[in-house]
Amino acid sequence: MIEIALFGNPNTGKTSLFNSLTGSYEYVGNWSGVTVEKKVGLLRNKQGHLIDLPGIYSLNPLSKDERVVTDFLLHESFTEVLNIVDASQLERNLHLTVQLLEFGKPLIIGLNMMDVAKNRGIDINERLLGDLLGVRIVPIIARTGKGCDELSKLLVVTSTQRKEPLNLYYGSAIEKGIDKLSQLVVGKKKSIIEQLPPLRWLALQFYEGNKVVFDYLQKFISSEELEQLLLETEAKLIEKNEGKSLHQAIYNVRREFIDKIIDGVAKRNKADKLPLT
Ligand code: GDP
Ligand code: K
Ligand code: MG
Repeated sequence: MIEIALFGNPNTGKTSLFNSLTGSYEYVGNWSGVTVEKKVGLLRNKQGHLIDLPGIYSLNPLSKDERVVTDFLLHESFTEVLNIVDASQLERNLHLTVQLLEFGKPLIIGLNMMDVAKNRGIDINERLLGDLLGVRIVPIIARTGKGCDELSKLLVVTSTQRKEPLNLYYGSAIEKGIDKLSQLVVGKKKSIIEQLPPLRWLALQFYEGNKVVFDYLQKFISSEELEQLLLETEAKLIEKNEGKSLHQAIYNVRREFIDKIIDGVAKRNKADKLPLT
C-alpha cells in the first residue's frame, strides 16, 4: 500500500482535501511525544493511505507543529508527497514546496483555492508551473471536491511523479559548506549513511538553522564540529558578500527562484492592487 504524506501551509484547505480524498479517518491519535494530532485515512479508491501533517510555512521549526513535520521527514518512511498549495497565495506557499522538492521524494501538487484565485483575478498557467517545478499539478477546489478525483487517480500512478531533487545554487560559501558537511557525514559508518535523508537537503536545513536537523546530526557529529561549520560558513558568506546571515541567504535564493517562476506563470486579468503573494 502506498503511503502519501500531505504537506501544506496552514489554512490552505488541507482538512477539506483530506476529507474529500479519504472520507474518513482510519487512525486518529497524537504524534509521538507531542500533543499534535495525527490523522491517517484510506483513499476512497483504497489504493493508498493519506497521512495528514500539521500546516506549516517552513520546515525550520519555530513551533511544535513544524518540529513534527521535520521529524516526520527524518524518521518515517513514506512513498510520496502530496503538497497542497493555495493558488491565491502562490509566493508564500512555494517556500515550503521548494524545501520539499529539495528533499527529493516523488511529489504532486494539489493547487487549491482555484475559485479564490479566479475571483481575485489571478490567472495561473498551471501546466507551465508544473514544467518549471518538474511536477504534476492538479488544480482543485477542495471545499467542493472539484479536481479531487483526478488528483487521487494521479496519486497512485508513480510514473507521473518527479524523481530528482530540486537543485538550486546557493552561492559559493553555502555550496562549500554543503560539501564540508557532506564529507563529514560520508566519513561515518556505512550503516548510518544508508538510513540518511538526502545529504544536500540535510545540509541546507542545517545551515538554515533547523534545530531538529542539528540535533539529528549531533548523533554522529559533535556539536563543536557542527557549530564550527556554521561559524566558518557564515564568515565565508559575509567575506564573499553573499549575504548577511545563512538563514537569510538561503531564503533569498529560494525567493528569487520563486519570483522568477511566478513572473512566468501568474497573471492578473483584472485591475487589482493586491500583490501576488
Ligand atoms: P486547513 O487549515 O489547511 O486544514 O484548511 P481547511 O480545510 O480547514 O480550510 C480552511 C478554509 O478554507 C475553510 O473555511 C474551507 O472551507 C475553505 N476552503 C478549503 N478549500 C477551499 C477552496 O478550494 N475554495 C474555497 N473558496 N474555500 C476553500
Ligand atoms: K504549501
Ligand atoms: Mg486543518
